[in-house]
Parts: sequence; C-alpha cells; structure tokens
Amino acid sequence: MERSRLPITALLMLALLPGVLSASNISPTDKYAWGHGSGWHNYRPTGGGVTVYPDHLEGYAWSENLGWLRLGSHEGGGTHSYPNTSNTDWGVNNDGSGNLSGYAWSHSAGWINFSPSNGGISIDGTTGDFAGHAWSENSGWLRFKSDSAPAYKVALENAGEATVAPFDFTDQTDVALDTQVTSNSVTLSIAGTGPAVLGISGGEYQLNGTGPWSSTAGTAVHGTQVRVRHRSANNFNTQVQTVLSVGGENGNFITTTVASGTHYSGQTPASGATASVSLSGGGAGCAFTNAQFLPLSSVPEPPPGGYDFPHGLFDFTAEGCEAGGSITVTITYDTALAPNAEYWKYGPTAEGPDGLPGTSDDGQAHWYVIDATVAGNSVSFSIIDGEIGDDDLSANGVIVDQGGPGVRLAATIPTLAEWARLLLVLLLLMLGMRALRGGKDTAARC
Ligand SMILES: [Ca+2]
Ligand SMILES: [Ca+2]
Ligand SMILES: [Ca+2]
Repeated sequence: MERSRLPITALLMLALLPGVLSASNISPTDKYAWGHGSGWHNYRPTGGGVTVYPDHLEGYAWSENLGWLRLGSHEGGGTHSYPNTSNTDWGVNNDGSGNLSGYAWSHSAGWINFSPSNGGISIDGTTGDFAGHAWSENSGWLRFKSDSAPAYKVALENAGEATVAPFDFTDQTDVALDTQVTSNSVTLSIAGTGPAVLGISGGEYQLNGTGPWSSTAGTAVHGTQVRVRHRSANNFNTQVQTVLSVGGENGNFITTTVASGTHYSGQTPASGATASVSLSGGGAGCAFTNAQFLPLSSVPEPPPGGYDFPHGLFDFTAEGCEAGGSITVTITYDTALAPNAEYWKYGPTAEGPDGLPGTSDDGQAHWYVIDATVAGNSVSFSIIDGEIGDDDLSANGVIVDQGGPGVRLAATIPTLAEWARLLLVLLLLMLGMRALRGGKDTAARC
C-alpha cells in the first residue's frame, strides 16, 4: 500500500470531528492505552469511542498529545473487512478470535500498525482485555495493557457477552399435513467476543447447513448459518411453531397446514396404528376442514357398556358442501373390524336421547348408532347435512361429526371351575329338596 498517498485523504476525514457514532463497546473504565511518545490514548472518549466488531474495528480514540486516532475508514458497523490496499480502505481488522491487524491513522502520529514485527494486539475472548503493542511510525510503541503500577488496559465492555442482531425465519402456509418442514437458512450477526447461547423449543436446528439436527442448547458465533425444522400439524389449517433463541433474540418459524382436504390419515389413540379416511360426495367443494382421531375420553359421557371401541373416535368437520347434501366417509383401519361392529356416534340429535320429537330432551347429545357398512378393515357411512349424524342439526353446508366403530363384547362364558361350582350348588339344592320331601312324608305317617 502506498502510504505516501494516504495522509491527505485521512487528514480531510480527521479534520471533521467524529459525527454520528455507534455506541462504543470499550469499557468505560478500562479504556486507556499508553504511548511512550504520545501519552494516554483513550479508546472511549467523550465525542468518540472505538467499537470492536467480530471482523473489524471502527470509530475514534483520543490522545491528548496526538488528537483523534481513527481505527478504520468504514463506519456503520455490520460485516466489514479492510483490505488496507488504498487510501480509502484502511483500518484495523479482527480475525474473529480477537487477533487484530491492519492500520489506524493519526494526523500527528501517522500510520499505527496493529500487527507489527515484534508486536501485535490481541483481545482475550473471555476477559475482553486487549494486550500487546501497536507501532506508530512517528511516535513509537503503543502499549494496551500493563499489570504493574500504574496498571492500565483497554478492555471490552460486557466481555463474553454476545449481542445478536434481530433475525427471523420465513413462515410457511399451505404445507402438507404431518410432514417435516425445513425453514430458510439465516446468517446470524453477533457482536461481542463470546459465543451466543442458542436454544430451541418446538423443533430442531442445524448449523451451517451440514451439521446434525439438534433440539438441545448449543452456541453460535458471528456468521453462523442456522435453520430449523419441525413436523407440521396433523390437522387442517393448524399452526406449529418453532422458536429459536440466540443470545436473547428470538426467531420463530411457523407453518400452517392446508385449509381442507378430502383425505386424512392419523394414528388412532387406542392402538397407535395408522388409519386413513376419505370423504366423497357433498359437492365439488366439500372437504374436511378439521379431522382428528380422539380418545373416548374426549366426549363428556362414557360410551354404552358392553361395547369396545378399539380405534377410539374419529372427529371431523366437512365444509363447503351443498346444503342438505350427502357425504360418505370411509375409514380404513390397520386391522379387520369385527363383522358385528356398529358405528356409534356421540352428539346432539333432533329428537334427543328418548328418540321422541317434541319432548324436553330434543337436541341433547347422547350415544347412538348410525347406519354403516363394515367390510374388512373399513367402515363406511353416509350423513346428510342437517340429518341424523350431523351435529349442527342444520342443512347449512357444514357437517360435524364424531364417532367410531363399537364392537359388542361377547357375553361372559363360565370357566370349567365355575361350571363345577354351579353343579355342586345344584346338587346341594336337589338334596335339600329331597330331605324336605322326606320330612313331609314322615309327618304324614304320624
Ligand atoms: Ca417467522
Ligand atoms: Ca326427544
Ligand atoms: Ca349441517
């Protein structure tokens, strides 16, 4: 770099007092370096101040004897690196581990080299302390730390803490149900010397596009790329959110599933096996807007005794149907249904539990059976909008239902031991009756 061409431009820049400056991250107390030929150098002076970024330094220090020292030609923070090849791109760089290099400029002292032969400046990643010597061509060595009296140093404020720039992930809509969805990748901007602590809820994260996916805490440094993923909801128009926290900043990733569909599959609550459901009829736009398998406990009344519900209940809402139209729902389970299975529903009916119109229980919810066809693993039933089986009791293009196949349990068959006990009781009864008859005979003879 041709140093001889530099001073004029630099002089012009230094002729102006520092203008709008980003807040210095130098300690308000540990802010002095010492120059044998130039006295104290204040790295956080009033009206100036130096800011250390993970890749560069910028801002102004003040020397009583030399005036303003500028740490780099760039201002405004962000990501920056000084090539130090011309009179417009000079400054002090940070290699990300606290090792400084490049040139600062002082009108009085000329170029100040931060990585000279036999010297050099580094910032401790834990304590934030600067250490070492820089070299000024006009005023000699500048020392940044001394432990002997008078002890002094330049140090970072809040060393070890990281300041993370706000970030977010792009949310996604109309995603498929129950599917792994991966977010866009975000490059983290982190100031400060320490790594930022990273945490996640509701998903997993991956660093730099190749590492393992993790759901436990970790750390990130400036420039780390991160993306997150989660499984989308297994219902229509339903959100799932992942929140990634990095050093106190949160970014969220929200997916919303498609609004409706005529097919659904999910795990049944009783067995955990997957069952699939399809809807047909009801007109072109008629589709599930809610679909889920639920346990029996999801309804407020237990099902009738003597029935087993091996697959729990299927709960759905179909919308966009023709008013008064008929839909057919077919549920296919992983195993064959008992041939005597009936499709039980829990919900309100026009006539209520007593089955009679015009009585006080009309419209009340209860358990009842609707017509259904059982074939192998499948059960199929039809519901007319507003008729029996439609919980909203209204021909409004919406059909609401929850129910499931109930299988009548076989009557209990006595075991062999129970049979033996029954025979014994019968025998005793017979003997008792004979004894009674014998007594009567005796009495008659007397
Ligand atoms: Ca977001
Ligand atoms: Ca009634
Ligand atoms: Ca309806």
